[in-house]
Amino acid sequence: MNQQWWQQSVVYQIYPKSFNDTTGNGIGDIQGIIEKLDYLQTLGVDVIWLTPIYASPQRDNGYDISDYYSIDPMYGTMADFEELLQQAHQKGIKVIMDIVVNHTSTEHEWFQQAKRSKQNPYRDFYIWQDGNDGDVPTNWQSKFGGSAWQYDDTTKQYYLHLFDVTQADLNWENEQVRNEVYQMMNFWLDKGVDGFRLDVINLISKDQRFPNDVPPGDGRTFYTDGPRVHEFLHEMNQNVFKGRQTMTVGEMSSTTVEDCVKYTRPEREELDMTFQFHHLKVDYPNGEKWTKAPFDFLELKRILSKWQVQMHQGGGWNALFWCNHDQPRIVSRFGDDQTYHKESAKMLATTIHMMQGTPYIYQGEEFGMTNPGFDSITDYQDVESINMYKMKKEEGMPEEEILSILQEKSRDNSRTPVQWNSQPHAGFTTGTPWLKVPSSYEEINAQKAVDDPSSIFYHYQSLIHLRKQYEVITDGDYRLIFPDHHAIFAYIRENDDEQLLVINNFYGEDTVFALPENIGLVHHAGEVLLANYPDVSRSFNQLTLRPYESIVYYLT
Ligand code: TEU
Repeated sequence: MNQQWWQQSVVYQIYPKSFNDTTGNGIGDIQGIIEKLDYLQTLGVDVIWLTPIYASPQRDNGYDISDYYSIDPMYGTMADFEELLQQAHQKGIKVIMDIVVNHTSTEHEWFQQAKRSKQNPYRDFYIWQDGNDGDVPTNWQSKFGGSAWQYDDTTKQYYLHLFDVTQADLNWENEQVRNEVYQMMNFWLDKGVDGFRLDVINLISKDQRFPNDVPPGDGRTFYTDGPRVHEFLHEMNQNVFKGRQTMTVGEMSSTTVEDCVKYTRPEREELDMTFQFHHLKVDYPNGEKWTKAPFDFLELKRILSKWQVQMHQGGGWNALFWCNHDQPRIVSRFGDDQTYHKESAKMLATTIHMMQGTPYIYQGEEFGMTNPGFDSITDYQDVESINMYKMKKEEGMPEEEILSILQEKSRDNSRTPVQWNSQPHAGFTTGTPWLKVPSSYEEINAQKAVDDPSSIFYHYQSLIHLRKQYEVITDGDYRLIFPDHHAIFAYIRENDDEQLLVINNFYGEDTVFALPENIGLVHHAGEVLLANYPDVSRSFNQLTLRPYESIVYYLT
């Protein structure tokens, strides 16, 4: 199979603010990333993705950009960034940046101009509407709570913000906006950057009728995978990516598999791969995030399998992930971060990494970082968590209940500083960390993991190696077996030459794996490529799987 470089790559996501601080100001920085490149090379990742490091008022940790062409001084200088690029490349690691072009900060010069008057040349860079009989233009809701429209007193109109009130949506109908965006992206590629992660990129095209959502909803149907989104992305492709060896991954909010096939089919020349989030909503009963609920395991298997099969059939490409800076830690969420910390973290990693797509590892995931369990609202910094806290308080929810939901669902769960070692502040900083370091750091840290050959870290390292060794992982078909089994997530990967069987027990009890006759496996014994317990049987006809046991067989 003729593969693109990014199809056999594994990407490591860095949230710079929490990665490694070299100045002692409690905030991670670019030099801190450079310092850890050897560590990343040992892990074996091919690409690092940096969440936004551009100039920003940091209302949403950099997803509110005020200048696309400069580095926020809090992280260092352009020279630091160039040094990072050069050193990463020297070690064979590519670097992709996060591009946030659905919106800018309201402190961006364009918005500052736009709000001055209706005649300002930048007015049409954003989305302005008159009020509706003294009320907001539509009932659309911000993803961070409240109306998506904000009234501006100077010009007596409302502007659209699908996220925070300081994140104003750009008007992609305006060709000038699109050209500014393409020019800026070319600037970074010319500097040597290897590609982009494109923030909420499927929200850029809004239904120009701006209708009310009836029956009342949040309005997402009018801008999710919107009317001109594929046209815009194709245009971006032609103006920015064409003829370059880049990789691009689009972050897709509430998307469909049909649209993601379109975004990523190479012939359509849009993007290379997409993040979708449906499998991370299996613990949102009735779509409601701010609740506590066990995850629906059968639904998890169904969704992941659907995306495996349909993206493959459609010629698209998946980004594979459990964790990012918006999601709680996976070992605390679908695993067991106490009794079976190591076993369940490894099992979860295997489940995702043996699928088809490009896997992403979020900083700290590679040694099993857990949710911090913050017990006071003052521990939180995230704008979404703080808004939610206020809203639930107003609705009369008891403090204790709100805090216990935040302990499971807050985005700050994944944003705590990387636990490097057992020194004060986990070796992240010599100063005061911007977000509290969880007490778990003495037990769970990178140094301990690197020193222990049986650690989660080396399991991830093996998964990365396997991807390079066995083409079937990248190009094989995917077949779920036992879709209705209450505890086992097992699947087969196969191409013309090779067959893999991946078996995972998702729970903390023993469970029996008995292979039915008609499953279509050519052999009933295999080489064990990877497991999370020692002494694994070569025969998989009948197995008693131990808690969170995970085995990858290569059928010979
Ligand atoms: O997130 C997009 C997004 O919709 C979610 O992941 C969001 O954080 C979640 O639905 C809230 O419950 C991206 C970035 O990853 C996120 O950090 C930014 O805050 C957001 O876009 C706005 O730029």
